[in-house]
Amino acid sequence: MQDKYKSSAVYQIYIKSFCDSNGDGIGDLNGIRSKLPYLHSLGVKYIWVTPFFCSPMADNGYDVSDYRNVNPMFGTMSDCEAMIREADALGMGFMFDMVFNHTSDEHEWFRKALAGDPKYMDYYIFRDNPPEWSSVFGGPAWKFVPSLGKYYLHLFDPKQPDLNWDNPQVREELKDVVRFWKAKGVKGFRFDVLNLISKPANLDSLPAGSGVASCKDGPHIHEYIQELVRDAGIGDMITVGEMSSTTLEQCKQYANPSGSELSMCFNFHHLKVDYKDGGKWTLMPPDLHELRRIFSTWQEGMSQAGSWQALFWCNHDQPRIVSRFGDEGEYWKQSAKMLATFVHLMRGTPYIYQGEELGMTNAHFTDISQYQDVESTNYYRIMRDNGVSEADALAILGAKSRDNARTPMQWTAGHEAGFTSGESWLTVNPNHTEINAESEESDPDSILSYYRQLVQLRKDYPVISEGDVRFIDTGNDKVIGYERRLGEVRLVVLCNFSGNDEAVAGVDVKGKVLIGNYSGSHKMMKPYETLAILEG
Ligand code: TEU
Ligand code: CA
Repeated sequence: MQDKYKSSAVYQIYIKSFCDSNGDGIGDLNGIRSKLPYLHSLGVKYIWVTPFFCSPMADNGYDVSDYRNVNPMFGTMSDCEAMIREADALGMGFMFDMVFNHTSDEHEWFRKALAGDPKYMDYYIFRDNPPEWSSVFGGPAWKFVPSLGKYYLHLFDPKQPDLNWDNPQVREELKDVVRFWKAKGVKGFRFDVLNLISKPANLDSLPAGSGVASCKDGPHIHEYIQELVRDAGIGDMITVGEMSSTTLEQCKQYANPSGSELSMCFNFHHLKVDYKDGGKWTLMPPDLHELRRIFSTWQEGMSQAGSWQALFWCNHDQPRIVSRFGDEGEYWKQSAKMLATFVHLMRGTPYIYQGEELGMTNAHFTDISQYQDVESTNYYRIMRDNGVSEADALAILGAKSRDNARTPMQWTAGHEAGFTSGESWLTVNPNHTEINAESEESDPDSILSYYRQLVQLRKDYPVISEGDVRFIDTGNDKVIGYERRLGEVRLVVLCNFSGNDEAVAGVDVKGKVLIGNYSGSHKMMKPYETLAILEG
């Protein structure tokens, strides 16, 4: 079964920003249906859609109030069923996003808990004297409920109370949700912040600190994942767990080759190499040495364990990669292609986040009123309260806000980038006049055409889908290289992460160029050049 996703790519849709079918300015299920031919032409086999279930949308759907119904703002259950069917007919399958660490505070379970029903209070984590933990979106991770005289845990927003997985009834409820969507014909699942579900046993006596750091990879985590996968019968489906601040050793087990847990994991170490002293709300150029170290450790470590990896730069929580580790200016196209090559030819399953395949950039908002994301607006306030100037706070949001990834998909150069006939819920990036799917569609040299080639290469060359991986010495910190091997076949991939010409030393390779973004040589690499050479 694993082979199904080793040679496949996954496309991620952030539904609210992908395509609006009815002019209300909000992307929806029928919008996705209308773009299935586009996704098919990109060659992806799986489509992960972010949550579209009933939700008060405090965190854009990551706060679910009913796991089994469609939020009317996104369409109906029959739209959803039609979407699954139509994808199936094109040979593509959906992965739905299961947000199981927490529910919305408007979920009926939490309402009953707040009303003092002991059964449902035990679905969540209530304490009299909880430890001083901080939440991901700023402020404390515990909220006091006066009527109960207790605090409840919310690792994220107060509107996202954490579930108590130590309660077997909670685990049964969630397995039922998975069974429900499996029966609708989805082909896989993404599990939101899955490694936070098993809370520490001695919770009350733990020291102050980050809530997430205190709860990651908890005491029963592997047991709970195995139970979920086994009882919901999803061991042979494609599954990916989002893992917060985890370790290589844990991920070898989460994605172990026996299939008892998940197909693969998202981990984020490579997306913290531009965090100054580990802090997100800072500005720093990427540390390329660290980037290479992280990729080589994880790629080689996971490969040796036979565990599979999710490969990605972008998602709905991350700034756009071309703005982040590439160049939005003169080398926009070259750097977008280089960054794509770097992850697509590695060992694992590559994920393409909507618009990445067009080289979409950060939002470039100039005013705080343009931001909608709860984390961004909270941290703006926190930064300002801590004496950061307005200009500096806006510059940091400009580089780090999650809204950078959430501006509408740029389909055309026209009205609202072709995303909606009405007015978009989030400001469209003005650069849609240059960067859009329509203009890239017919251009063989476009970023879109290049992504299509990369997706196809993974299907055509077993060395890419199956080969071993080893990072190589290029004699130059700016150029990261790795080789893949399968039998006699060797593929060497070189990526120049700098905007200058860079010399490469000690890489001995002769063969045909499989893909690249210049017609250059591997001894002297042009700005953001990439080259994949096949030997044997
Ligand atoms: O994200 C979890 C997570 O830990 C981070 O990606 C976090 O959102 C980010 O670092 C903040 O900058 C998942 C979802 O992908 C995210 O959209 C949700 O907000 C979050 O869980 C809560 O459900
Ligand atoms: Ca709509």
